[in-house]
Amino acid sequence: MITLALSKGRIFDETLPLLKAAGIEVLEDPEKSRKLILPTNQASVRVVLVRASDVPTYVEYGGADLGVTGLDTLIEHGGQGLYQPLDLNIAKCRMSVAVRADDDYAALVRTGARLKVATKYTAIARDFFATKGVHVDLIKLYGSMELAPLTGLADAIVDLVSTGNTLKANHLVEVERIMDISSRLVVNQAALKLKQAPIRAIIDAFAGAVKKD
Ligand code: PRT
Ligand code: MG
Repeated sequence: MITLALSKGRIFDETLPLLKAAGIEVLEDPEKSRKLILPTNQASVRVVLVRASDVPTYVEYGGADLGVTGLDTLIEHGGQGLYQPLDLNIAKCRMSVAVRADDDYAALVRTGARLKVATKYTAIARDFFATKGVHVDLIKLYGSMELAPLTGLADAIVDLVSTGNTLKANHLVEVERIMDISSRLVVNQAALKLKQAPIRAIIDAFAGAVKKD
């Protein structure tokens, strides 16, 4: 049995065409079914639905043989025990710093005072500001980062931006782009050895179906 970990939503949706290229069709719609294990047209392949941030953990410990995860989530996890053969070029966005539209970010940084930064992505934020030489107090949040600068909880946020509409709707502006983000295929290293042929077949089919920019 080959088990693939996916999260519902954009990652599931954007992985479907890649699965199709590998001859795999998921037999149930995760938005309609309450099942967490979905069968496919191949008796030896199944999909498990996990929280996006849990995909690397499932694959690391062998709860799944493969998974699809955002680079953001992969960096925060650390990537230990994971073989990362492919950039799938899906679920694209960027990791950015944003502040209130009426705040002067450059001036805030220039004062040298510690910057209060709210984020779900503490590893990425810590590394980015350390490289810049800016001292920060990181405030870990699990959702709605946009609210932090509006309520005085933080001076800035580090969050994912796609269209920019969420920032705009909350009177925030993007002031730095930290990195481009896309989703990656991750594979359990032991599974790759034990189930080499079927896993290689999936990796190769995905590689052939990845859309270039
Ligand atoms: O929702 P949950 O807490 O379970 O997990 P999750 O938010 O990590 O999952 P999901 O499915 O929302 O995101 C999975 C992956 O999709 C992320 O890890 C990213 O790699 C990728 N991705 C691509 C995005 C976006 N685009 C995106 N726009 N993830 C989140 N967003 C959010 C962003 O955080 C912000 O709140 O969308 C909002 C901004 O969107 P715009 O279009 O208004 O700029
Ligand atoms: Mg989300």
